[in-house]
Amino acid sequence: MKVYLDNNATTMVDPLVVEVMQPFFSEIYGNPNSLHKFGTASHPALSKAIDQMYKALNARDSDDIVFTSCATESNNWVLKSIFADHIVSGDKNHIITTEVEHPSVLAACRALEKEGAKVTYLPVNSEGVVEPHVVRSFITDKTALVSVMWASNETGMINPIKEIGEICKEKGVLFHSDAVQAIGKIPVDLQDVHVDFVSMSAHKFHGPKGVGALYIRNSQPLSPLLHGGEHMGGRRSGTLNVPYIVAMGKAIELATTNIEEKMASIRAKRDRLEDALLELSDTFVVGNRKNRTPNTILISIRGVEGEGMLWDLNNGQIGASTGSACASEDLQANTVMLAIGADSELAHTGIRLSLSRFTTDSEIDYTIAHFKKAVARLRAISSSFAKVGPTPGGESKECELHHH
Ligand code: 7TS
Repeated sequence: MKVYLDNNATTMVDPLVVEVMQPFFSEIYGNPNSLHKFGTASHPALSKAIDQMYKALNARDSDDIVFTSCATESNNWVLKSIFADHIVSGDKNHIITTEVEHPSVLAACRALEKEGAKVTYLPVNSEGVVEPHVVRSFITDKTALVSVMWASNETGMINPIKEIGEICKEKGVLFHSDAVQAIGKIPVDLQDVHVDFVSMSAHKFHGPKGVGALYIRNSQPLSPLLHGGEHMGGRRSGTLNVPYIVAMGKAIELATTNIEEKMASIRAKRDRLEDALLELSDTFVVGNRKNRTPNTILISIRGVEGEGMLWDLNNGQIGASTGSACASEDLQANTVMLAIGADSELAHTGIRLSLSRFTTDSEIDYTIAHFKKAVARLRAISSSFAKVGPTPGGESKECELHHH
């Protein structure tokens, strides 16, 4: 059996999505900006995809949803254009983000610091959550933007986006959220929260890689990142990727229709897996599951190096992760675990298991059995675990990690 439990890195494209995008490769292939019928033939499908996006996110007609190539582009666009519009050509100098954002936010912020921006990287609490009062305490009259992810790719923890949005509104500061790990996993209602910019990516909800979007509240000004042929109303130039846009619309529709039912089904499998793994001594799961995306577990197994565990799982045909694939080529500690207060030994033991709506009960059974065997095997050869041995009582839990 093969089990894919790395759905926070990317997902399988839903066969129904593959089906709807197919005609736009070699049948309806005209450039949608062309005036002839080859071009205009794609317009109904593009309009449908846009409608599907608005509906799934409960966006208003006055808002913009602009297709991009990925969430990395959407995140870079917001940060770099806010810098250009409000810091270089305005009277602000400050951006607030968090220590636990995806590298496409963190690296863009570091690049902007080199160009003169002041950036605050907010800490998170021991559950990995950004606390609204902390956001409030760092906002000054020089703050141009607050950027806080909706849900974490590493821990699945959900941030209080509604409360942070209210603070930003009250203070008159623009608010961006990277919702890549929230959309399709939990309800995202853009009329219920005050957020100016929202980044998303189709391949995290069973659409193809290489297409994303940026939501822009009330079509407010934001300089383009890509200048060119004035596509998408001049907001984002580049010939529209028709098959992928059509696919993203279908994928978001499928992911968000009856989302409560889908969440309950994934959550039941996730909780069963989590409960079974917590039966092992000295294991910790980061963050309370009630405030977590229903598909994610970040588990730490004392005495077992994350990379060793991945290797063993991989030998058993189970795909998991030690954290963000973007950072997993080097054997560094999990930075999110360090940010929530784990010691360096513990931060080397994190394993992220992320399910999808295609994960089956028998895959969960297989994973539980293989995981337990792997832990026993690796602990038997682990010098650090042998030295200290299991902690007295060896209790395992879903926990808050305490700062050292
Ligand atoms: N933002 C978040 C929160 C993400 O999790 C990712 C991908 C991105 C942005 C980038 O999206 P893309 O469309 O540019 O690919 N995250 C991961 C991950 O957790 N493991 O591999 C990729």
